[in-house]
Parts: sequence; structure tokens; C-alpha cells
Amino acid sequence: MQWMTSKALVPARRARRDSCECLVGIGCIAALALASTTAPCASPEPTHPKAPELCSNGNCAPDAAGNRTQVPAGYELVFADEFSGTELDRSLWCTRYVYGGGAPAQVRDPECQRNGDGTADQLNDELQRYVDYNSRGERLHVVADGVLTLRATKTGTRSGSPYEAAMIRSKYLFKPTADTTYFVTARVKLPNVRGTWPALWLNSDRRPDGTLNWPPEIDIFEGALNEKEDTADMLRLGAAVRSTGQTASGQREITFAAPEFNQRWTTYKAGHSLRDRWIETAIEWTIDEVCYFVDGARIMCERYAWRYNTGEPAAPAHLLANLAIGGSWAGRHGIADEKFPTEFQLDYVRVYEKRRR
Ligand SMILES: [Ca+2]
Repeated sequence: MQWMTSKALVPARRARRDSCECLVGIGCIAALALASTTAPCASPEPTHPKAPELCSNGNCAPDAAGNRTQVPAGYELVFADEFSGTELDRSLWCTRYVYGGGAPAQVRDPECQRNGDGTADQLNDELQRYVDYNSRGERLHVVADGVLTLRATKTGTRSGSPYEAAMIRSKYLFKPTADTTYFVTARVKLPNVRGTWPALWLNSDRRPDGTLNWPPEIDIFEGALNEKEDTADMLRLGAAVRSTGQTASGQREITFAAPEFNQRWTTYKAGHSLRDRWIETAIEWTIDEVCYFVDGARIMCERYAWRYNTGEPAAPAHLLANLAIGGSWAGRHGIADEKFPTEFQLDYVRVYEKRRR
């Protein structure tokens, strides 16, 4: 598998560190080693008050319970988990990446582990391994009171991985076409713990011929919190652009940015903490564009084609939510071990589809 043999393909969600590399201009490893003495990873930017845009123009419709929702008109629900049961619904979710190479699965599921794959439990240089039960036998996916809690504990026993944490990967697969667009939304609560990196994102699944490739990737949000360059009032939003496969120029092509969005670092700065409180994050995804929303406000839109670097259409996306720990982005200024165990919570995940009539 090219993914597993070529390190160049492995680092999903690495754009942030690439950006650091550009800022200091001396290579990422050196930059990270010198991070505390060189330029910061993100530049300060002004914040401005903003009004939610998505719901301000009559686009919002009542949901089944009669509540107003930020979902634009014309969309129909096609996938959802409200987390209203007593345990993770494994008919909907796997708990490892689609790739192989990780520890044997603790929960066997032929839909999740195919041809020896579906076991990968770590990406990049993060310090956690994704498990269902930690080394103490504690369940790390907890469903109660309508909420999924993805837990992280400092209980790791494997070399280089002192933490154990939870992730989910949807069995549901989707991607837009010329006639079909998607709106993905989730209500989430992120930990206010230095060194954590909760994220909600889309990655391409396996193609029918069995191959995997990367990019594409869309980060609905990444909540890396190192408390210096990346603070509690910030989220990183954006897709992985690595070639002319994803955009015509091969560079990020932003078509809209709220004043609170830093285009250089692709970070949204809310002006108030986005941790330890419920927030609603969303994207509207069409065949050639992604728009990102936080709490109903449109933050950024960019052109994006769900294609490999070769320009070939990529396999449909699965939806991922995970609580990574440490590494050279989130963990570059240490990890607040005194606040562990910690958790990333989801009230719901919903995918809506709109077909051209
Ligand atoms: Ca719920």
C-alpha cells in the first residue's frame, strides 16, 4: 500500500506544520526543535464582531422537533447519530482509521477491518493510540444522556504512545456530484486542555480496486490547543491542497473569508473560548467548493475538488471524529497531564443531502 510505505502520504492534517516550516524557513524538524525560540506558528490577527450569516436570510428551516436549525433550505437528512443510546452504535461507526498497520482490533467487525486493514491507530507524530478499551479495561467511547464522549487517558503501555484515546470513523460514505450537495453538522464540546487535538474531518475511503490515497481531506475543524500559537478561542478550518488535483492552481483558493479568519494560517479566532462549551460546526460541500461554519456563522469558503493528486476522482468520504494527543503541533508546548483523563464530546452528527430537482 503506497500509503503505508510512503511517509510522504501519511501525514494527513499536516498543513499546519508545513505552514510553521514556511514561517521559519529552516525545515520542519529544525523549526519544531527551535519552536520555543523562533517565530510563533500563528500570527496575531484582529477580531471583529460578526453576525451569523447562514440563518439571517431565511435559509433556516425548523427541524423535526420544531427547532430552528442552521441547515439551509432544500436539504434532507441522510445520515445521523444523535447518540441517544447507551453505547456506541457500531452499525454506524468503526473505531480505527481505514488504513492498516495498527494493533489488532479489540472489537472485530468485518465492515471495519477488511483485508487486514482498518487497524491504524495513530497518524503523524501524535502520542496516543486509538483503542476501544484502554490498558485498564476502561471503555473510551461512552454514550450517555444523548452524548458521545470520546475519552483520552494517560494509560498507554506501548513505546512512544503514553496516551490512549477514542476515535470514530463512519461506515456511511458520501461525496458530492454535479447534482448532489451535502451539509454536514455536529454539535461538539472540546476539551480546554493543553496538548489535545480534537478534530472532525473527512477522509477518502478505499476505492473499489482496493487502493487508498491521500489527499483529499476536509477538516471541518481541528481544535489543536497548545495555548501559545493555537489558543482556546481558535479553530483551524480547511481542506488539504497538495496539487492541481484539488484546485486549479494547486494552491488554496479562498473565495470567502470572514474577518475573523486568518487566511495564512487557516484559523478562525472567535474572540471567546470555544472550549468547554457546546458549539455547532458545519460545512456545506459541493463538487467544487467547501464552506465552513461555526455556530451558524459562515467563516470561510474555498474551491475544492475531491480528487487525488493525480486528478482522478477520489473514493467517497467517511466522517471522522478523534481526540489526538500531543505531537509537534498540539503538544509543542507540553501536555497538561494534570487535567487527564480528558474528553471530546459530540451531541450529534448529521449529514444532509440536497439533490438538484
Ligand atoms: Ca444527542
